Amino acid sequence: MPETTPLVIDTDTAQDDCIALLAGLLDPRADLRAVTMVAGNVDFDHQVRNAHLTCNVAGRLGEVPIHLGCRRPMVRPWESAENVHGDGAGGLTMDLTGCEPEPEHAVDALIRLAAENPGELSIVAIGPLTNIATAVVKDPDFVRNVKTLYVMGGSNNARGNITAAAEFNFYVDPEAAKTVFAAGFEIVVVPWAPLTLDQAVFDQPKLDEIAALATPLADFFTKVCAATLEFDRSVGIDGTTHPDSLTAAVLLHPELVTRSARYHVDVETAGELTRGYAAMSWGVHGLEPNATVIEEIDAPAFYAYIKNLLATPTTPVREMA
Ligand SMILES: [Ca+2]
Repeated sequence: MPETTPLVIDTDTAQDDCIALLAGLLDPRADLRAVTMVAGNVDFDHQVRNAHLTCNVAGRLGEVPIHLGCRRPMVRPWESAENVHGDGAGGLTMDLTGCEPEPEHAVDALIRLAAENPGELSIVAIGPLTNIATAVVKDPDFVRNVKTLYVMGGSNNARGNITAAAEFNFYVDPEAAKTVFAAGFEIVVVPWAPLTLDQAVFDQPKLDEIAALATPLADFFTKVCAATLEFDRSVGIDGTTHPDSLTAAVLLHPELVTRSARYHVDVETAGELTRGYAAMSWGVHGLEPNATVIEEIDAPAFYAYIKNLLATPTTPVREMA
């Protein structure tokens, strides 16, 4: 038996979030303790449905607790990425009767799960950082109790996606992101650019290979990625983008990381044109490093990992249409 990694995935479940959840649900190295939901990509209730759909297609519906978290950013109104993701699951639905989320709020679940085994739980944060920042504010021991916080967000001195300057997760709740980077966590960052755009895009031949697997998971992948693929192509990206599943993958398989470096990361909350910009300082500006930023991965190995994951035979618990 491989050694397992206890983790929670904090997610605004749409498109690649679903694939990250599949890694948490099906990778033998993952001990997924809970899924916590945060306002982000699409309508909150759609995100919750997408998380249930993902557990279902993995054959694990009802086995992993799903906790509902913050329904809007700390200070600002919520802004969606529905223009990118549609409903986040390619129009898939299923009967959700009895699929009740846990009564405990996501922030309390994060605090409790970290406190139960201090220094052992890792968190994969692949949405806006609202839940994580709220946990920081609520429990002074939370930062110390978390082993490592893996964050998908920002760009490393490169272009954003929702604006020229900013990546979506940090843009939506910049105050939360700023709070989290100032909190003292052990943080690993998977940035949007250049890393994701250079190394975590699956082009058409790869998408064809995945579709040819013809498993329930591969069919699910193709459907949930379809809307985003159309958007990505409209903005000049030649395939589907996988920053969230990469974030889960590098926690579970650190050997995928071939280059990383220590940075001081801070997030712009006051700029006129740069809301949510991640200022990643590379060590020459007299600032103490507070995060490890991944700069390069073994891209063929990451693709092989996802393809292998999607080849896993599963029996969905309920029919999906
Ligand atoms: Ca996400």
